[in-house]
Amino acid sequence: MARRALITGITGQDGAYLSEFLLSKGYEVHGVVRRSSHVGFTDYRLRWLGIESRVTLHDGDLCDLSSMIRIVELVQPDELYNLAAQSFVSASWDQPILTANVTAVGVTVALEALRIARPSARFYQASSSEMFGLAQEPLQNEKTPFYPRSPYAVAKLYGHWTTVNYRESFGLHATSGILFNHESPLRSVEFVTRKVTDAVARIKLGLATELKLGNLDAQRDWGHARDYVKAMWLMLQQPVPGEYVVATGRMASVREMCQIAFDHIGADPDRYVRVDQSLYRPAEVDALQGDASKARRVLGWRPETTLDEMIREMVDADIERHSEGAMRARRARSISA
Ligand code: NDP
Ligand code: GDR
Repeated sequence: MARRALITGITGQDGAYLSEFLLSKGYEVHGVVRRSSHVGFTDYRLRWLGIESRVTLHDGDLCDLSSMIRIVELVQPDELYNLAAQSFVSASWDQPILTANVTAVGVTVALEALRIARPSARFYQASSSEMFGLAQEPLQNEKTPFYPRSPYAVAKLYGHWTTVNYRESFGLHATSGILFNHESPLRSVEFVTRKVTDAVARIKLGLATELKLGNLDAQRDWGHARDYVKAMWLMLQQPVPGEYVVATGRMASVREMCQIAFDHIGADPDRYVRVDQSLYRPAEVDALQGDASKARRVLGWRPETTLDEMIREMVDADIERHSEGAMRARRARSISA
């Protein structure tokens, strides 16, 4: 019989790639979706990957324990991947309570649903390198002390320790993946890599003339989401649950990442990039660089995509999207003329 996976956050970037990966492994894939008035739009990433008809979606919300218990009871998953979150760091200063409810307490909701309705299932928590924040060591691994710098990071730390606590208190197979930034053509456009590749594509097509950014000196360890979802799955195949850092080990600044994107269209970023002080954060995370040697040693996991390859893939995907959009707009204008 096919193994069953339940994914919260299935409509997000990682949820879509993880679904695709688990389907390729023969899993029956189920996901939790929150109700929206935009019917038929929320699953656009699943449709982009062409897998929307191969997954089963259930209405529920990570803030609503009864819906989560009902879904876990119905699906009886072998593995539950808790990816749902308010995941945009900037927004967490504007909506700190919502962020705490979903990103922090939501983890307790998912774990409670599992403990009550399917305690034998394995649990994955989407922890984050943001928990290292004001990094206490130049290379961060599973033993590096945490120093969160945003309401989002504080909420993730709660989720991380709750996962450890449920493992120790109730013997659940609960694992936490401390993933560094990972991106893709399915990244929301508010995150800096996609904001850059989307603008670069529009500049190339003559649809934009500038790109406003915040702190160009911030440094991150960026990998590809398609590579990172494999690490999530590998973690749940281990007999013993634990914590794993997942990262490429290469750190680059926002400025360097921009350069890669502009180089791909043969343009000079200095002509287009403008620094907008209003995009700076109240407390910044200056530099993160991960040491994923445990994941390499225990899981046999390695990143397969370089930063340059990923940024070029994202620029190409955005050029294709905007070319289609521009064609549609031109067609609509010629029909109405
Ligand atoms: P996204 O923001 O793309 O996806 C978040 C998902 O959570 C969406 O499907 C969203 O639904 C869902 N969601 C939000 N609130 C609720 C709620 N109340 N109930 C149910 N579902 C909800 O994030 P990513 O895919 O990039 O990241 C996945 C997880 O990994 C997140 O927890 C994130 O914090 C964490 N993470 C991400 C990293 C990254 O670099 N991408 C790095 C480290 C950790 P909807 O589609 O309706 O908005
Ligand atoms: P991050 O990603 O906060 O690391 O969280 P984001 O891409 O938003 O920011 C990365 C860095 O770029 C700087 N920056 C800008 N960021 C945005 N969004 N927009 C800008 O215009 C801009 N200019 C400069 C930021 O200041 C920051 O230093 C992501 C999310 O996916 C989290 O959910 C996840 O936990 C972490 O990665 C690991």
